[in-house]
Amino acid sequence: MASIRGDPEDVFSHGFICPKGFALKELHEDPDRVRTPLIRRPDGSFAPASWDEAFAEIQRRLSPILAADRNGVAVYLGNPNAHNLANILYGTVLLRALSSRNTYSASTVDQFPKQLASALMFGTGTTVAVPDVDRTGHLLILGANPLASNGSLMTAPDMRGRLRAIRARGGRIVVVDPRRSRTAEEADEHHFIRPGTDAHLLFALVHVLFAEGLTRPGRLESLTDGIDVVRRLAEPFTPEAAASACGIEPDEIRHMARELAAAPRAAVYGRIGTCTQEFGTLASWLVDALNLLTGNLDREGGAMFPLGAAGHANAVGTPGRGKGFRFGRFHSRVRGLAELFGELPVSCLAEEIDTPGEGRVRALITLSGNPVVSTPNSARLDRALDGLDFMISLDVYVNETTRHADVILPAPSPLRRPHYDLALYLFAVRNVANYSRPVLAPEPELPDEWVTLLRLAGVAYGLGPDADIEQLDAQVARTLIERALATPGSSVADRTVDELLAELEPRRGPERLLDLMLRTGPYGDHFAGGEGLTLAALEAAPHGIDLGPLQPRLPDVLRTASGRIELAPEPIVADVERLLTALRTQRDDAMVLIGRRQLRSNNSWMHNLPVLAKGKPRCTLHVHPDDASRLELLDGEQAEIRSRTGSVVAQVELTDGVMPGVVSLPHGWGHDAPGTALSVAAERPGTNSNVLADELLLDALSGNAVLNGIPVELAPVRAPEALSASWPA
Ligand SMILES: Nc1nc2c(c(=O)[nH]1)N[C@H]1C(S)=C(S)[C@@H](COP(=O)(O)OP(=O)(O)OC[C@H]3O[C@@H](n4cnc5c(=O)[nH]c(N)nc54)[C@H](O)[C@@H]3O)O[C@H]1N2
Ligand SMILES: Nc1nc2c(c(=O)[nH]1)N[C@H]1C(S)=C(S)[C@@H](COP(=O)(O)OP(=O)(O)OC[C@H]3O[C@@H](n4cnc5c(=O)[nH]c(N)nc54)[C@H](O)[C@@H]3O)O[C@H]1N2
Ligand SMILES: [Mo]
Repeated sequence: MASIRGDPEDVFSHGFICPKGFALKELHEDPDRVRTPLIRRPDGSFAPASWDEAFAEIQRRLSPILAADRNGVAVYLGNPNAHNLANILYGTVLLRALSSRNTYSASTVDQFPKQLASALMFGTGTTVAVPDVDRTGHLLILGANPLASNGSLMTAPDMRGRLRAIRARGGRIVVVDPRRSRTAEEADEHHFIRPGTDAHLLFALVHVLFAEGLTRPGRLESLTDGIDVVRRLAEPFTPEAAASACGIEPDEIRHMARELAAAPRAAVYGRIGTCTQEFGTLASWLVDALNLLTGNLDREGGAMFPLGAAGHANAVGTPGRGKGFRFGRFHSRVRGLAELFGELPVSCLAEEIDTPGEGRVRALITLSGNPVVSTPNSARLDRALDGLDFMISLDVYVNETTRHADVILPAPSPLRRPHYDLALYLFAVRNVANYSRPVLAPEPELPDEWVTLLRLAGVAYGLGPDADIEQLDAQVARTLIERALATPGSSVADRTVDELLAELEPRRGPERLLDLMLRTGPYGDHFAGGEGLTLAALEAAPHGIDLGPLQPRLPDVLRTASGRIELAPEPIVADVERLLTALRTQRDDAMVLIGRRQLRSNNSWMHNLPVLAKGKPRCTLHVHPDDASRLELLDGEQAEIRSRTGSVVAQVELTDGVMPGVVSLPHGWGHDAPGTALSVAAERPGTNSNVLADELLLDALSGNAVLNGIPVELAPVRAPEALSASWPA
């Protein structure tokens, strides 16, 4: 193939694509990419196998475990599923077929605190307010580095251009981060913050708003419950009290609050740094509390609710009211951690495998995930996987996780499948829809992932290794149509399942489901002909369809049982006690570890692509010079970093871009594990920072892992023989 470039006419990106986009060509051509099913031999090596052989093995080994106990089979869903149309739609089919409580995903090392706060306040976990960056005049960013990440729960291409435009029109950008990130460098103001103390700071901002009479909820006042509760909860969080915890001066806190309140259009935005920490849910909630109290929630230039063209739960059913939100419907076996959005915290996956007893996890299916690198106490999980009776990985590499699998099932190259970013459009700064056909024709020997997922579902349903895919897929479509017909206020309530099924002909798989979702969605044609959105319309618009800037959606967007914004939901109010305890507790002076996302990395899995991997080693430990001199660490030399769970060695890089008392190591590295097939990545393996992340450190409310603010000890490593590999053999 030739090369990959941006599409200048694309309605969203206007041709801007990130380095990872360009790298798709190398991913496509990567000789290490798995192209046939692999079955593990008794000696531990992998043998290529046919699909029938692989599924015969799965049937033989998975079925008895499932028959003994559905919860004996765990699933881990990784991040790429969110961007893969087939997996996002058919992964849930597999989960339903397995019906195991042991469902885990990258969401509990990522955004669940934000989704929990959103669900409690607004009624669904995808009712997430995102900054209206293109119209805002003041952006307060905490724990996010959109210049490197392009956003995440604020999806937008060309973040650099968009942020620069804010300043060009006279607006301000304030960044709160223990590192001077790329985004901080582009901002008007940057404040170092002690990791894990955003909730203290945000509460102090709320405190100042109330104390100085600066709250202006405006039209939302009459729609909101709990404003007075928040006022009361904020009382102890004076700027002085918060300052001693977060390390930002009281006057600066006051200034920050006044500026936010004075800005005609402002938005507060928090991301990974505010989620993957001890008070992730509180911090995430406070971000929206500030948006609401300053009158910026749901208004142009503030924080607004996107309206995706397909799959948006807050656009289905009765506008403005719903069932509300429940969690903790079941608990993990060993530690009793609460269910959230149908999942258990991935921090307890290892113990569910390595703790004997009834209900133990005996088999694991990983679906586009690398938990051995991405989740806390990696070394324990790595060992635990060896104790499984059976493991299946749907993946494109033999990496740190999948090397433990008994069967690896590959996926086609991204260039051989259609694309529609179902998940990201729910969090995009502009309402758009874009569908791309596969760039290249499918290869017969590499079935689409939805076919593989249905085949696995067939095994889980007890239909054997050769279930009728056509029939299963029709059943999936039927179920989805039945649900569309039955929802209150359905626009197709007068139609029948068979009629709609016929109208969706001859589509199959993800395209059939997507067409249904688009057509019954908020911009859809509702199967009535006319102008509305259909998949055919998207196919006819190769640059995508612009659905316009974000629009105010309150109160219709609400799905709380009360039909109101719940500003002080009970679980959150109860969790404030934990924060108060932290506020009162004298902090110790332990060094803490945070992460560092990099433009040319994508979590753990793009380090095998030369265009992204080249250059000098990036997996270095950022240390402030003051700490370095105290700890006798030298620039360019090795340091040992030790936490409760383990120790790793990394090269020290001195920089005043990190706050004193804080060190930063990127995640996603450690590609020197034996038995992997990552020839390029292995040349610059780096070290796995999640060996240091403690599976016992959680945001108690959401169960999300603490990946930022991990207490560590540091020591120089001078003698070369003391250098240890990051992986136990
Ligand atoms: N310390 C620390 N840890 C972190 C984070 C942090 O900031 N700090 N960030 C966390 C976050 S936000 C996330 S999202 C997680 C990510 O956690 P994971 O999702 O577990 O990790 P990834 O590195 O994204 O792994 C993706 C896997 O999908 C495979 N893959 C890629 N494309 C395909 C495909 O088309 N089909 C299939 N079947 N497989 C594919 C890759 O080979 C790889 O094994 O990491 C988390 N871990
Ligand atoms: N190039 C690239 N882009 C990506 C990814 C990638 O790996 N590479 N991953 C994608 C994924 S899966 C995600 S979830 C998003 C994440 O998107 P972002 O959240 O925008 O990305 P990060 O760079 O992790 O930004 C987190 C910031 O929080 C800071 N931080 C750490 N601890 C704290 C704290 O306690 N308080 C505060 N205020 N700040 C803190 C870190 O220093 C860092 O600058 O990015 C996505 N985009
Ligand atoms: Mo993520």
